[in-house]
Amino acid sequence: MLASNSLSRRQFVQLSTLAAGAALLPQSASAAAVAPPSLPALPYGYDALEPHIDARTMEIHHGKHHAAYIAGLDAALTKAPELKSAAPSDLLAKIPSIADLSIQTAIRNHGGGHWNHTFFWETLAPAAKSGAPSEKLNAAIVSTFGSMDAFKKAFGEAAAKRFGSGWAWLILQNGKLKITSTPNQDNPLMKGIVPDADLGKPILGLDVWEHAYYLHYQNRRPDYISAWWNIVNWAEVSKRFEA
Ligand code: MN3
Repeated sequence: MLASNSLSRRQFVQLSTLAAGAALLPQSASAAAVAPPSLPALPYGYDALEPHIDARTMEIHHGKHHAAYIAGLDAALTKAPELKSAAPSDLLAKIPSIADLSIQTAIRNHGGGHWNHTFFWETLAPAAKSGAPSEKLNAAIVSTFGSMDAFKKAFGEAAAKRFGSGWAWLILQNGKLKITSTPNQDNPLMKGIVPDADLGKPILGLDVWEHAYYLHYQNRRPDYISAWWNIVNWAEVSKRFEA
């Protein structure tokens, strides 16, 4: 008891010293640094995606899970300050060149988690604002997959078949639409990590980690996938396709 008390007291003193040191940094030093990764505000309320994704799931997913990826990424970047100035997608492309394997893994998992979730929130919208794919995107989907229903079926299968935790993606690869899936927090921007056949520019992604749906859907991942189509932000997906 005594030992643990004195340990926390020592930690407290260390933390206080760090805080005091940080406060003493000259303004110019902090202005020159790139802002650390931070939790993006959602463009809708936690309850706005009900009943397809429940408010409690959104609150924990955004406020706890996404926040934890950011904390993990921030900790990894502290050990690799030369990567701090990289734009988020450039950072993902640099992962294989990170020599220290523990930092490489941390940036792959937490940097991937941060990028994927930021992307995911942006491609969701309340059902009333979900909209429809633009004419160009719709034409590309029909020409690639045969019909919108066939596309949704194939995408849903990729999401349902992802074993364990991961993501299903619609990507643009050499100008063509393609459905892929990645494990964990990997994504199609991770050259040298993800197989070349699955690399491309993500325009739509679905989180199929259990934390994304388990409170409401439990083991019924296919039900979560079907419900999710009601809250896809098609305006944003179309914008990415046409960019
Ligand atoms: Mn998630």
